[in-house]
Amino acid sequence: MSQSQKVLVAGAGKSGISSARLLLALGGEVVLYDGNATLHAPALLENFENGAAVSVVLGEFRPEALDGVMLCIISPGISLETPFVEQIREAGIPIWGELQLAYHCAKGQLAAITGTNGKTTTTALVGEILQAYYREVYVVGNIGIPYTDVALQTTDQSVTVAEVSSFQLETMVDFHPKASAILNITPDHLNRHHTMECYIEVKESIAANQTEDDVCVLNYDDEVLRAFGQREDLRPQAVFFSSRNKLADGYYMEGYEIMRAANGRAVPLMDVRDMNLLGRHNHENVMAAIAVASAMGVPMKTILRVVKQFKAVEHRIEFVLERLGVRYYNDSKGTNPDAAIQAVKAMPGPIILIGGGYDKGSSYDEWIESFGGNVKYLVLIGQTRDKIAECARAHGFTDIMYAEDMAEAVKVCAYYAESGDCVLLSPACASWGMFKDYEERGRIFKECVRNL
Ligand code: UMA
Repeated sequence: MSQSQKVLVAGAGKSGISSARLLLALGGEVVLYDGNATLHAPALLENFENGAAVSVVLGEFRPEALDGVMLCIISPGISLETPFVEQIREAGIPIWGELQLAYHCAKGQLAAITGTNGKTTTTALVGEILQAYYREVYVVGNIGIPYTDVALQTTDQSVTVAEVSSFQLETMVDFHPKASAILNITPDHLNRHHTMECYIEVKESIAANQTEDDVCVLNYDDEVLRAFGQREDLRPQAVFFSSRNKLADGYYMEGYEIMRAANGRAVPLMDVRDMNLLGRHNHENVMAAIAVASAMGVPMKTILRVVKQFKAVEHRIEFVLERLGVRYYNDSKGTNPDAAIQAVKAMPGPIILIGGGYDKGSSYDEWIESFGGNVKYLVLIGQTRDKIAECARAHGFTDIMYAEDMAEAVKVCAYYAESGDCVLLSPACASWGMFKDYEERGRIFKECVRNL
């Protein structure tokens, strides 16, 4: 990157600001664009040093803004189908994602974790394991810390683990992790990827540039991923994990024991009752994390020591408090039906459930079916309330209430809950529209619970 190189950064959220800073540090010139015309340009410029080579374009995007632009760095939240992207393509300007830019500039070794659910927990766990063994470790990506924030600090000795979303995978060019993992693939973000085939293809592209020297960790119990791992043209070595099947090679569960098998010979690694994470989905996350950390060169003894100490991440089936015998849980990270099903299954008592939010085009049938007599009331908020209520009634579930905001939802739950019940926020939907992100939604829920 040199002074003469002008880069358009699309999206002025976390990823965009961080990309712009990186580009400026490399000596580039930045045009920072955001489709939201109500943003305040001077406030955005406060993210940069006085006199930095940044100009801000808000609202409608005019082709003149592309004069001299040689590259566009796009934020994950911007769909590649927007008219804005069409303009960039027509002008023949290459489009890279924020993560691709970071990868291009970063040094050291990289592990990358994707999957519909469990990727934040698995990434955080891999990060803690790596930190226990290596000196320079970075945990980045969809987990909330843009990779571009740290890319220029990395050295040849750095070891980085990135949580990678399907949005971020869509705009990779030569992204090449040493170890990758695809934890599971269930319907999500179909409003953006349209079909499951497209969504699967995007997820599997995490391994597209890997070679025979690399490892791709896959869930054997997921039919699509099993087939992917068995494909003859898959270049990295596939390492499977399974919570339901005994494997001749890979990681699997035997009773409470996590086993590691090679050529049909298995050794026990650890008892899952010795760790703090609950539920089958977490056993799967742990096996995946063990496989990734092992592929990144961490000795098994260190890996198992960290796994046993690891605590659940915030907003993922997080226990908040107990009040009048009612236990409150924050699962704001349950942003799709599959994740929300796991939370319903993990509850230790009858449930008063808060659901609903932004419509990602999901189908809610399986989620409602998973209630199985354990959900006493469903309190709905957000854009999807009518759609969910209609689906619930079609499945014979009629104990439904509407709330206008989180404070009202929590009050309604507290009113109906009896000692022994669990109040669970696990919305099965994204937070957008009512909240900035799932973290804000979870924080507000916890605040409302504490204020009861
Ligand atoms: N924008 C436009 N045009 C559009 C859409 C958005 O200009 O068509 C603008 C918005 O006005 C906004 C900016 O783009 O100002 C937002 O950019 P962004 O949505 O990419 O958000 P960031 O703040 O950069 O956060 C992103 C990820 N967000 C998304 O993928 C939607 C964060 O993941 C991630 O933590 C962060 O980068 C750091 O890497 C969040 C997420 O919800 C947690 N991810 C989805 C998920 O987990 O399901 C994929």
